[in-house]
Order: sequence, then C-alpha cells, then structure tokens
Amino acid sequence: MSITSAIKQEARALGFDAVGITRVSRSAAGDQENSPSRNSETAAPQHLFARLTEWLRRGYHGTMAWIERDPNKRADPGQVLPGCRSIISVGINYLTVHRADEQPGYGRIARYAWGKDYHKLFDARLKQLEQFIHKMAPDAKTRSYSDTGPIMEKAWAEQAGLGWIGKHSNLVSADHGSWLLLGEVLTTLELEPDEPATDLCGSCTLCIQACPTKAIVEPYVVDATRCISYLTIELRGDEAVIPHELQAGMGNKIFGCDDCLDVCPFNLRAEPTQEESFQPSNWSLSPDLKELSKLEETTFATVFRQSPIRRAKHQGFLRNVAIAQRNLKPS
Ligand code: B12
Ligand code: SF4
Ligand code: SF4
Repeated sequence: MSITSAIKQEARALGFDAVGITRVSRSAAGDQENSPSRNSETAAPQHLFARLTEWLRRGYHGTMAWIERDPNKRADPGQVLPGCRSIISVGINYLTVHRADEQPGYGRIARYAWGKDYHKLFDARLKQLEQFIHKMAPDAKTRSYSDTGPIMEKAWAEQAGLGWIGKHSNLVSADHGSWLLLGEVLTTLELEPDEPATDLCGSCTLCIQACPTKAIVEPYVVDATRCISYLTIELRGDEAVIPHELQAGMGNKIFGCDDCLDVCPFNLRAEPTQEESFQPSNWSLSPDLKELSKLEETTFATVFRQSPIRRAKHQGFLRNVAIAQRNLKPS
C-alpha cells in the first residue's frame, strides 16, 4: 500500500469522515522566494492571496484583526511549514438527528455548538495522524490545525476534493452537505493528490436569499460585519456596537447562525454523525431566553465549560440574549 493510501486509511480509522490531499508545488511553498504570487502546479495561492487581500481591503473582517496580520502567510502554506509539499485536508460530519425547538421564548444556537467544542476533538485526532505519519516517514515534518491556524481551510479542502465552496462561502460536501468541520495536516512529504471538487451550485441562490442580514454580498463573498455568526460570536462590546437593522435581523439567534447552511439542497443526502461529542446538551436545542438572561458569570463558565459558546464570553452572550428577547416582542 502506498504511503498516501495508508495515511488516508489511518485518517478514516481515527474518525475523520472525509480526507483528501492537495500537492503544494515548490514555488507555492515559498522555498524559492517568500511570495505567494508565483505559479503552482496544483494549488492556487495567487487566487487565495488576491481574494483574501480584497476581502480585507473592503473591511469585511471587521474587528477580527488577527486575520489581517499576515495575509501572505495565510495564503501560502510554505510560509507556515517551510518545505510544505502536501496538505492532508480532513473533515468531520457534525449533523445530528435533532432539531432545534422553535417555540417562542427560545433562542437559537448554531448546530456546530450544540455539543462539545470541536477544536479539542480535532486536535487530538490530528496529533494521532501526525504520529502515524512520523512512524511511516521519520524524516517528514508536519504541522496540523483546525480553525485556529493561518490556513485558508475551505480553499485547500476544495482542492483536496472534500467538496466545493458554495455561494455562502462554506464548503459543501456531496456526502455530508454543509455539515463538515475542517482541519488539516501540512507535511513535507510528497503525497499523491486528489482531484479538486467541482462547484455544483449552478443557478441556485437559496443561501443568498435566506440570509436575514444580507451578509452574502455577492456569490461566494460574505461580509463578516453583517454576518450573525460574527455579530454573536466574535464582536465584543454592548448592544450599541450592533446597528439596529442588524439586531432586527438576528431574530432569536444567540450564538452563530445556520440559515444559509440549512437551506442548501445538498443537505438532503446528508447522514447523521455517530460522534458522541456533537450530541446536543440539554440546553442547546431549547435555550430558554428568560432563564439565560439571569445567568451569572460563574454559572456561564460552568455550564459552557466544554462548549464553543464560551468564546462569546458572558457579557457577549447576555447581550445576544437581550437582543433576542427584544426581537420576540412585537414592535
Ligand atoms: C474568519 C472565519 C469566519 C468569519 C468570516 C466567514 C467567512 N466566510 O470568511 C465568521 C465569524 C463570519 C465565520 C462564520 C462562520 N463560520 Co467560520 N471561519 C473563519 C475562519 C477562521 C477563516 C475564514 C477565512 O479565511 N475568511 C476570509 C475570506 C477571504 O475567505 P473565504 O471565506 O474563504 O472567502 C473567500 C472564498 O469564498 C473565495 N472564493 C471561493 N470561491 C470563489 C469563487 C468566486 C467566483 C469568487 C469571486 C470568490 C470565491 O472568495 C471569498 C471572498 O474573498 C475559518 C477557519 C480557517 N482558518 O479557514 C472558519 C470556518 C470557515 N468557519 C466555519 C464555520 C462552520 C462557520 C459557520 C457556519 C459557524 C456558524 N454556524 O455560525 C459560519 C458560516 C458563515 C458563512 N456563511 O461563512 C468552518 C467552515 C466549514 C465548512 N464546511 O466550510 C471553518 C472552515 C472552520 C473549521 N475548521 O471548520 N467564520
Ligand atoms: S451565517 Fe447567517 S448571517 Fe451569516 S451569511 Fe449565513 S445566513 Fe447570513
Ligand atoms: S444553497 Fe444553493 S447556492 Fe448555496 S451553497 Fe447550496 S447549492 Fe450552492
């Protein structure tokens, strides 16, 4: 069995639902010069760099200053792992059989945050995959990330054939629909690449129409400053930092948003995950806004200890709850 096949087999055995490989060319890997503008065989750092810098120029990142720190590095894996030759993209399906309770008085939490924080799950499995690679190829260098590294994960996952970037700008998998979280191992090994995925969106615009705050400003481009996910998770400050028009669009969403993902026709084929850590906690399907509005800081820290929700912090979460409560009332 080739090393590529062995790595893929191991990734699946570790519980990754999707795995694919992109070959990063020598020039793209920043070995010859520290610029992402050189041509590549199988990857496209030029496009990544251009899209990222245009997105930043338009200010779509809002207060997420960390994303503008080093766009060159973010678009060029060779600057993250010198000598990088391949990226092993992996995905885990987080769809469960559950549905959110739509009763009035309840808030709405994005599906990825119904269970435990996925970062830990990915970190542990990615480390195991790296160990496996080192056993097979002791000289190989590796580095792994999920979400928190300077890597444009969706673009590499698309190149690796895991799915295509849909018009809502997230990766859509033919097998798992919208419900795939991503991670990757960068390595100096030259592995056999997969075919990039083909964009199957066609003339569909359901996600663009479904967005309550018109954050998908053009197909494939999301203005984060209008996106409810950003407003409820990333944006710090009191209610005054969110324009009234966007507060109204938030509806009952108190952490993240799935509206553009929910409507995607490719979700019809998606099968639920067996993954224990994505199974919803008691409060995640029917979060009672009245109860949550009384949550003390210490209780917040205890209840959401293992949940992605702790990222919003106590103040931000209660701000979101207050906006959702106001949105319940007829104006
Ligand atoms: C910053 C960030 C956000 C920001 C900005 C979102 C965004 N679209 O960029 C905010 C806070 C809003 C956000 C929200 C969400 N996020 Co987020 N986020 C990230 C993060 C950290 C970086 C993404 C990034 O580089 N953005 C910068 C822009 C420039 O890049 P981009 O999104 O890839 O957009 C460009 C491409 O789409 C490109 N493009 C591609 N094809 C084409 C074709 C054409 C013709 C054109 C013109 C352009 C184009 O042009 C776009 C604009 O420049 C990644 C993790 C990572 N390191 O990659 C997770 C990540 C993208 N997020 C993820 C998730 C799950 C979400 C949410 C669904 C969470 C939720 N339920 O609330 C929402 C979805 C909102 C949405 N519709 O995008 C997952 C997505 C998994 C997947 N299947 O795609 C990731 C990969 C994390 C992970 N490890 O799984 N996120
Ligand atoms: S996550 Fe919600 S607010 Fe953000 S682009 Fe999708 S539908 Fe719009
Ligand atoms: S809803 Fe339609 S346009 Fe949006 S990602 Fe899915 S198929 Fe593409």
